[in-house]
Amino acid sequence: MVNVSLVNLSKFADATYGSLTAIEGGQDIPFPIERVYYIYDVPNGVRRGFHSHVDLNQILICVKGKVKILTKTPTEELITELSAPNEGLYIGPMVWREMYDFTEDAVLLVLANKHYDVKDYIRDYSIYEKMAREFFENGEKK
Ligand code: T46
Repeated sequence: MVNVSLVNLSKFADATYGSLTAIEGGQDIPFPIERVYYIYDVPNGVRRGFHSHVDLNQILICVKGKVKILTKTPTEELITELSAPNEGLYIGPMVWREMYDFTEDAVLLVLANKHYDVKDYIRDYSIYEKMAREFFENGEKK
């Protein structure tokens, strides 16, 4: 769907020593990394997110456990299950997201291209829908 895509990351697997994934901003992912955060210890049944960003690029990686990500625009909807530490979900501007079905051990790592900015969040779905229609009708993409 628009402004959402899967990103395959490297995996250096060694039968004796285990595995390693490396992520270089601007190389393995399509933007420089300004911020890293991670979500964990999410109680059973909790759903997070319920917002869009106006102008933010992020890659979500479930480095441990599993989580489902709902991404949505006024015209498209996609559910992605993240369960591998070498698989990322790119989410660009003006995409509504919800994260749910976290397994008890889940750790969701997020790489972002900008510092935290509370003004970049749209948390009201009806406001989001209106803004997103204008955004995508103007042909704006990532
Ligand atoms: C997103 C999804 C995938 C900060 O102080 N700095 C930060 O960089 C972030 C991301 C959050 N916070 C504070 C703000 C809140 O007091 O952490 C608290 C929880 O944040 P929030 O309720 O926004 O968390 P989620 O899980 O709903 O959303 C987060 C990101 O905020 C969001 O950008 O795309 O994960």
